[in-house]
This record gives sequence, C-alpha cells and structure tokens, in this order.
Amino acid sequence: MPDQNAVVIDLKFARSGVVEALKTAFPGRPVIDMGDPANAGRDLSGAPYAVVWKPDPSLFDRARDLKVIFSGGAGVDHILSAYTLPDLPVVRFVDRSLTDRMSEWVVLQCLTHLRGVLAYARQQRERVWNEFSPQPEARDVTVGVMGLGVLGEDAVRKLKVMGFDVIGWSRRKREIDGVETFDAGGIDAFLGRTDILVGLLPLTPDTGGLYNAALFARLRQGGALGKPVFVNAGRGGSQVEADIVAALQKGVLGGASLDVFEQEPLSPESPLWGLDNVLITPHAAAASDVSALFRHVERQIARFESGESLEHVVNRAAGY
Ligand code: NDP
Ligand code: OXD
Repeated sequence: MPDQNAVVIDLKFARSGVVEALKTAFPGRPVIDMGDPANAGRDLSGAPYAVVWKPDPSLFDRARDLKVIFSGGAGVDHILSAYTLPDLPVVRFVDRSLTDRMSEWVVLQCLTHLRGVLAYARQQRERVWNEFSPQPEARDVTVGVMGLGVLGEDAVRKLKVMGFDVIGWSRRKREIDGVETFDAGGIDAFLGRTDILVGLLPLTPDTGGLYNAALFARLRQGGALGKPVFVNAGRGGSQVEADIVAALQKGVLGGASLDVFEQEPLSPESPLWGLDNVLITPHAAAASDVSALFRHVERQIARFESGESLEHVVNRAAGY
C-alpha cells in the first residue's frame, strides 16, 4: 500500500548512526529506511519525500510521487551528476555543526602548514631537535579561499580570528567585512596574492578539474611560507591529482592538505600517500550529523506543508 506521508531514507552513512537517529526522527510519519533489508522490494509510490546520499540508482524511478528531494550532505553533485532526476526541488543540508566542523578543519590545516607541523612530526619520529626559523606569523600569510558560500564565509571569518590575511573568490562578487573579495573574472589577481589556497567549491561542470597545473603555477611564490600550499575540502573532482603530485615534486607547491579525492576511497596506489608534505583525511572534514540532518528535513517539510517556501534549494542550472 502506498505511503502518502512517508519519508524514504537512502543514506550511505554509518548505519548505526542512521538507525539510532531514526528512533526519534519524523514522529507520526511513516519512514521507509532503504538501509533495512526488509524494505528491499518495497513499493515507494505515494511517498512525497526522500533523504538521500548516493542513493540506489533505481530510487527515483520507484519513488515516482516524490515532491521534494533532500540531500544528506551540503554538496549535491552526488545526485545531480549521477542520476536523471525528476524536476523537483532539491534541498541541500545546511547546518551549524557541519559548518563549524569544516571551519575547524580549514583552520587546522592552515595552522598546520604555517607552523611546520608535518616537518616537526617527521623530526619527532627521527628524534631530531631542530627549530625551524624564521617563524612566520599568520598575519604574514595570505589565505585565498575559493568558494564563499555557507562554508567559505564561515572559514574566512575564523581564519581572520587566527590572524591570517584572508582573501576570497566566488562566481559572483561577495561582500565580506574586512576581506578583499574577487569575482570569477578576478582569478589571476586572487591567485597571485595567495600563499595558502583553500578549496571550498561545489563540484559543477564549471569547477571540474579546476585545481590543475596551470592554476598552481599562478599562485604566489616566495611568500612567507616560501612556496604555496593547496588545501581542498570541496570536492575531489575539482582537482587533478597527477598535477598536485607533480607540483609538489617540482616545488611549485610546498605542501597540501586533502580531504577529498577524484576517486574515493583514495587508492592505496596513489603517490599522494607517500608524500611527507601532504596531509590526507578520508572525506572527514565535516561529517553530516544524522540527527541534525533529520531535524533540518523535519523543519523543511513543516515549511513545505504549511505553504512556506523551502530553504536551501539548489539551483539546478548552476549545479549547486
Ligand atoms: P554554497 O553553495 O553555500 O557555496 C558555494 C560557493 O562556491 C559560492 O560562493 C559560489 O559562488 C561558489 N562557486 C560555485 N561555482 C563557482 C564557480 N564556477 N566559480 C567560482 N565560484 C563558484 O556551498 P557550501 O559552502 O555549503 O559548500 C561548498 C562545498 O563544500 C559543497 O558543495 C561540498 O562539495 C563541499 N563539502 C565538503 C565536505 C567535506 O566533508 N569535505 C562537507 C560539506 C561540504 P556564488 O557565491 O557566486 O554563488
Ligand atoms: C557534504 C559532504 O557535501 O559530506 O556534506 O561532503
């Protein structure tokens, strides 16, 4: 029998977190959890809502009465580029905890490279007592943030609190107090000033392969860190990993911190693992808190059902 109010859940997240969060989420509403094998062949017609992260490809055919699709993450490339989606609103996940986590990760990476943490960790393993000097201050280093959306804007603010000189780049010009910003056309000026490049861009047809050899060559050489550093937590599809490796080996880049990769998980064969000036995290910069995700979906469903507009609706033409 079709479920007229049901929420279909298809989240490739840690299973225990989903099961636990579903104990209290969506009170009074049927929930069809596709992670439960009992729902494998279930009729999904009638269900108006789906909350998805890399869902089963057949989901959108089977759930043919959907009214709203909720992304389980802030990024939506996992659905926009992978499926022929029905012409419905796609709502992405925007949440304080996710934003805070991302800014923690970004600030941590910038401080890691500023303070030579990777080199000191290497020395510690070798029991070497050797101080690196001179010690640059955050104010001597310009961090250029690409992507000034929800995550980029928060990261910019927190990097400034740490004392970094921060500049930002986005498709359309953004105004952020105390931060010089550039629009798409200002990319050369932006890159030429940047010592640490932070990628917080969505993956779209315009941003695929953007972080490549030609872009790294335009970053400032000879700044306070000596060589520029690349930090990316946006999407791996925006980076050309062979070019990152070559840039690190040739000294075009002095270091990198990468949370996202062209293929995830990163292959054990990737040369990136073996580079000692690279810090790798497994797409863990800012995990979606499942309970917060469900609360956000509940809020949006309440708005939708009371005739208010949905928030955080993706611009399908722009791809984010
Ligand atoms: P938003 O949609 O709020 O912001 C996107 C920003 O990117 C905007 O400033 C936008 O410009 C800019 N942008 C998009 N396309 C272009 C382009 N072609 N040229 C220049 N700028 C562009 O997204 P969020 O800040 O919420 O998230 C950003 C991304 O972070 C997500 O899409 C996801 O891929 C990634 N992410 C990664 C996580 C992780 O754990 N590694 C966790 C969460 C998200 P404009 O302001 O002009 O629109
Ligand atoms: C997201 C992510 O988009 O986890 O939220 O990458």
